[in-house]
Amino acid sequence: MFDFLSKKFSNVLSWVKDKGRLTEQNIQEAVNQVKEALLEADVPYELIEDFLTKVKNEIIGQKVQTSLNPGQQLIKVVHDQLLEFLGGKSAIPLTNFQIPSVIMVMGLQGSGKTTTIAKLAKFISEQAKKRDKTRKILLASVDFYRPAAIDQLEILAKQVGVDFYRASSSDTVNAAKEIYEKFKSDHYEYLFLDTAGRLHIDNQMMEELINIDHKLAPKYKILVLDAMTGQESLKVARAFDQTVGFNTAILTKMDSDTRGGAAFAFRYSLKKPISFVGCGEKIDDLESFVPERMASRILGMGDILTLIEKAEENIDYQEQESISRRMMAGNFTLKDFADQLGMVDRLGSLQKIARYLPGMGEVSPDMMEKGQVEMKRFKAIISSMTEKERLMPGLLDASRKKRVASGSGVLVTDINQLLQKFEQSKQFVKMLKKGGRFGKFFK
Ligand SMILES: Nc1nc2c(ncn2[C@@H]2O[C@H](COP(=O)(O)OP(=O)(O)OP(=O)(O)O)[C@@H](O)[C@H]2O)c(=O)[nH]1
Ligand SMILES: [Mg+2]
Repeated sequence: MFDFLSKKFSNVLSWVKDKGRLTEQNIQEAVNQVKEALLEADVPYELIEDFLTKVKNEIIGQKVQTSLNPGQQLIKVVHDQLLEFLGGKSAIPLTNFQIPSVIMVMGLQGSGKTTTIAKLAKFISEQAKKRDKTRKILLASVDFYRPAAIDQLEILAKQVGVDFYRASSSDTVNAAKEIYEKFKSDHYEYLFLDTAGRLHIDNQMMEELINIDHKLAPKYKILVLDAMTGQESLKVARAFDQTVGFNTAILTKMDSDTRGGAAFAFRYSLKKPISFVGCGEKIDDLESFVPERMASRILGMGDILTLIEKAEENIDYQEQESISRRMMAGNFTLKDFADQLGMVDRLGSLQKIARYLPGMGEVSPDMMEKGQVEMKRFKAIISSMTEKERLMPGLLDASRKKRVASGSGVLVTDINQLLQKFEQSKQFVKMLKKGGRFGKFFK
């Protein structure tokens, strides 16, 4: 997400880090580079000018802070400004929908409405499950334009494990009313109403949505915007804002590395909240939108919080605890090491993880791939060892190494490399143990 923007910003910032003093000239140079990055990310020109004027005024007006070097100061100003426009520190993402509510989901064709509804239903169900609750959720669609649109929602509902209802009428407003009756009579807590999208904003589309809006008075109207469409998405958002209106936006396809400008442009000009971002095609690929994280991410500082959240969701807490207990007792074995590699697997590919880590932006995909291959090899080697060898790698003499090598189809040097990495990892973990929450993840 925001790969493109963040790469550009890291260039600017690493460049400015080297300079001893902020002068008018190097401020201007840095500002020009930020401008170029925003332009290439498809942020509308007038917004860029406005943003940069604010950044420049802020820098010039700032007192010299002795605690920061000039490069850091510039980073801080750009970061703070970015944060402000993304929603500020206080922006609370919409993660709690009131009960009961009708939630109407709107957007252009292919923006990701149907997929996002499934993601939201899953998100709400899981949030509830964490508190030992279940939510009664109904999904329904009034998209009669694309033949398979309603079937798609039905399939997704099944996948998520929530209810689906098909209206008998194929007139949009009548169908909406029928669906609403079902929602009421069966005492659902949430109704997600999928609507038809068009290739472009057109009056009929807006009329239809306005009609449904009047009849059902949905508590929430969510606009789904495709982040890949850059400047176009701002036009779409403005058009919806001026006609049907909406409460919040969800930006989809943030996993693509093309355009980072959409979120920025949307927040900057419409000042409405972005509640979630879609970051993949699967129904789990939904993240809360947190301005602070996003600003850091754009600046290439990584997003440790998001990574930790993912780790906490995907890794069995007890498994993690038991490894860390053994670590503490000095009993970290190769088996634990293999388990740890397994956890990394469950978190997603290394590439995906790297996006969240500071400074990793500059690691080439090539190196990442090598890392991935190495991880696989390590796992194969460890699985060819006996239980005893895994617990006491010291047992691995030349002949045992040979056996393991032929068992896992690698060379003896690969095994030595693994043992070396294992030792390093032990050291690394010792070091990180002191490092609070982030350290915990590596324990
Ligand atoms: N990579 C990626 N793909 C997504 C994301 N959200 C949706 N998609 C994909 O985008 C395509 C369109 O998604 P839909 O949910 O069908 O979009 P829609 O707005 O309902 O489309 P219409 O019903 O035709 O108007 C599908 O192939 C989805 O898998 C996302 O966050 N990331
Ligand atoms: Mg759809």
